Amino acid sequence: MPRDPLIGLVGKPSSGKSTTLNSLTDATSKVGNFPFTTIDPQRAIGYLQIDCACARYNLTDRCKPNYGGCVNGRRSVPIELLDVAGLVPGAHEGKGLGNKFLDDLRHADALIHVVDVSGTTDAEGKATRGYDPSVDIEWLRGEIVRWILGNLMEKWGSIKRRHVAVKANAVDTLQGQLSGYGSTSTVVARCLDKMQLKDPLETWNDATIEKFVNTFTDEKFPTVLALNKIDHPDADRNIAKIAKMQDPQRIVLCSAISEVFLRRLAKQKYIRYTEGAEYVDAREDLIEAGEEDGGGLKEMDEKLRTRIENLKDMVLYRFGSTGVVQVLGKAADLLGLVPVFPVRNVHTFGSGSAGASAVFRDCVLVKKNSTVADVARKVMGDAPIAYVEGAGGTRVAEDQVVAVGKNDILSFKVGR
Ligand SMILES: Nc1nc2c(ncn2[C@@H]2O[C@H](COP(=O)(O)OP(=O)(O)O)[C@@H](O)[C@H]2O)c(=O)[nH]1
Ligand SMILES: [Mg+2]
Repeated sequence: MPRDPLIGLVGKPSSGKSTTLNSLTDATSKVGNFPFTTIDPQRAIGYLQIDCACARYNLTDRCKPNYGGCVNGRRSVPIELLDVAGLVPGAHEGKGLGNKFLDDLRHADALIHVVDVSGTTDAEGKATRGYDPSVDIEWLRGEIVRWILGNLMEKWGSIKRRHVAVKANAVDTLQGQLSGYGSTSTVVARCLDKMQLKDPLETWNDATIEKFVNTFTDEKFPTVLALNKIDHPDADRNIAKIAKMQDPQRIVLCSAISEVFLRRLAKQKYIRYTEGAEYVDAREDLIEAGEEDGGGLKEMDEKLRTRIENLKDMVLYRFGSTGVVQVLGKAADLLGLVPVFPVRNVHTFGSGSAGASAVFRDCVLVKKNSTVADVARKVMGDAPIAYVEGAGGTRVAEDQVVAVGKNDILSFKVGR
């Protein structure tokens, strides 16, 4: 059965991985129990914000997700996150918790590299001032490449001999070595395609193998650069430097600590704040806006009020939000995740008996280019599917690809 997508947080010690994880998982909106059975301490459920299908049919008031939440058509869908700690330069040689870290990484579909853009921690995570965080981006990727390369080179002689002896094709031989990283033949084929490589595998030299591993790393582990600690005054010049060196499509600016702080104050009823929003409302703001009881919020003391004002000036007004919700959204974009809504009834979008008027109770995230059959296996397991219907009752073939707005509302009819 296709696995649920898993997003790994990587970065040197003290870059803010745990804070980012907390900021993404500690949702204030009402959320249901998550659909996962065992979660170890490093794993957590974050909430990916997507456009819900309920908005398309003007049914936002009846949208009642089984898991996560939906507010005015903005739906929070649970997604699994993994805090991959202990990565330092030299990790591929077992430095720090290097090997353990790299083993955890195998299961990730995409990575969020949390970069301390304030320059107040060195490569090992120790406190300093004026460190250049742009180098972290290079060495971290380099550690992953050297780890995979090392494992491959160790056996290259015998891999090559076997490849020639059984007259294998390059995709099969390489996939045999890379399946442990969660690779598939499609990923390997795409790498070879990208490299436009015509030479037979047995003639590859070290440079070719290294080039292949670089391509493979980028394919298998698409990475968002979360430039964290933008609330720090030294952040600006480091952001400017990194923005010139890296693909802007992969960069998100964030302040994880600000998001944690705002969510905590919202929980304690000092402010009204929606996760990832640009605005924060205090009691007096709501009274001014006509809510007589100030939204039931508590009065803040002078100290707290000043902190909130600073946070607004340094983060919210300058950058538009704390950025953490966008970090997860960008990771989902890189993976091309598609939200699919399985329903019982393709006319009412209900789920049958329970809560008859509630719509779109379920939502699953699948990778881009998934077919209706892939979704069926994920949702229904091995149950025999007689036929599949889309919104309005049209029949949908199992080999159809699902995408946003296309075959993304499905009803699976069981039977022979
Ligand atoms: N100024 C600032 N500090 C942060 C931010 N995020 C995390 N930190 C601080 O950085 C330190 C390390 O954070 P932590 O999440 O434990 O890092 P980890 O080792 O990567 O998990 C802690 O003191 C955090 O409070 C941020 O957005 N801004
Ligand atoms: Mg940590």
